[in-house]
Amino acid sequence: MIKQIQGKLTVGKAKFAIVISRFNEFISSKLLSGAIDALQRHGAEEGQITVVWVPGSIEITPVAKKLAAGGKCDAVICLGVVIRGHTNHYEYVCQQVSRGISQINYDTGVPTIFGILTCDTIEQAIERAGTKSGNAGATAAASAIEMVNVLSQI
Ligand code: INI
Repeated sequence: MIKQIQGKLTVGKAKFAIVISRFNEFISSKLLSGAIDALQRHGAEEGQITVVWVPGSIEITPVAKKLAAGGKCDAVICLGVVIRGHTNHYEYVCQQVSRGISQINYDTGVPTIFGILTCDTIEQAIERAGTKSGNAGATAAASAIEMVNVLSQI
């Protein structure tokens, strides 16, 4: 028989940190609500969740790294909204934050979830922040719960 391991969506005593970017706050705040709601509906108490605000998505990485390396949380959920403008600034922000978050996962082994919207338009971002394409914050929170659970079984 093949042994299969799957993460359950149960929070238990796990602690979660959320790093949230204030840039495009009108939308990112919806990702935060979605993430908190998902964590709580899967059993997290208020004391198991810490939220840290940063100015923009570029600033997510250093804060997420400190949280992941600090040993006080089981997963870090990174939330932000990057929307393409008229210059290539968007590319730099997306590249830097995606590479930074990958590196935190490799360096610390603490699941650090990429819950950052990278969209061409404001409409695309709104669609993914609690309207017709769901809420990427809630999806990121569910991924964090699953990763904590699956890693605990390996
Ligand atoms: N930060 C974002 O989170 N989203 C964006 O869309 C964005 N754009 O397009 O400029 C953005 N820029 C700010 C950046 O993250 C830093 O806060 C800033 O460069 C200071 O380091």
